[in-house]
Amino acid sequence: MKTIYLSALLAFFTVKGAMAQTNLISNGGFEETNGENFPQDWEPISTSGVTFSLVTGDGNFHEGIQGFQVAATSNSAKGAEQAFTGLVSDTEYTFSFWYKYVALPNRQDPGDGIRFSIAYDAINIEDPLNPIPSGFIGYIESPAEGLPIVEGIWLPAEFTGDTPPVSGSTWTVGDGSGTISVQVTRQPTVIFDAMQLVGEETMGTGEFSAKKMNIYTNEGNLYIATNGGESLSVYNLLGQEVASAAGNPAVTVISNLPQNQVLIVRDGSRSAKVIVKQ
Ligand SMILES: [Ca+2]
Repeated sequence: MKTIYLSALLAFFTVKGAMAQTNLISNGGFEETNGENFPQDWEPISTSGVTFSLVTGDGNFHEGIQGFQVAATSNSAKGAEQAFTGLVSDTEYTFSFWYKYVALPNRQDPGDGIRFSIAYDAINIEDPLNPIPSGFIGYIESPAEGLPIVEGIWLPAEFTGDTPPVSGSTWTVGDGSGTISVQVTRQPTVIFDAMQLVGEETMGTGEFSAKKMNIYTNEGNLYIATNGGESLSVYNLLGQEVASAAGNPAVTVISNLPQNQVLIVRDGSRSAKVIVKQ
């Protein structure tokens, strides 16, 4: 499984245009209930130390008449997941949802609170028989990635990420299937509602993303437009940090990077995929 590395862009909701967009998440509004009083089309990830409930009534949903509440009584991650299909290459996906803390987590370090991952099958078109990379489990952490932990009010969350190919990459989306998981950690009680994963086709998405961040590569070096003082990191697809730097005024140059492989550049809450070549 390869994971869409979602750059965290919490937007206090800019409503997107009126374009018709298909939500790849089924029952993202948690309005439909299965025979076990669990949201239809979702599966619990862990059932010990947690109570799942579909909640109605004032303040317990954001849209429709029902929200999905996860009340964890153990520290480990608890939540729900769903398999989806229909993911395509060259597309920028936006994952959004609303959440409300009914009870706060007992710790608020990076990784505590809410986390989610979106993983999908990917293949290397130059070597399609080679196994899919494994162990690349990216996830969005709260509050480090911009999901404020505040009790008692509904908050929006929105993240975007691109599907391959990226600039110079030979990776592409496989059969379009994937899994989304949403979990809580450290014993909070959280209600979720209005989950959406929608795609918007772009031209050369990875390049577009790198362009948006004003990143370019030349002769093995990476150049990023910076203001000064930013915290820049570069990761490989195993999630290992291969370089870090503090931003300089105007432009920051990062050298000695692994060549000819997909790297993820992070600048604060933004990220983009690049390939550095000599
Ligand atoms: Ca709902």
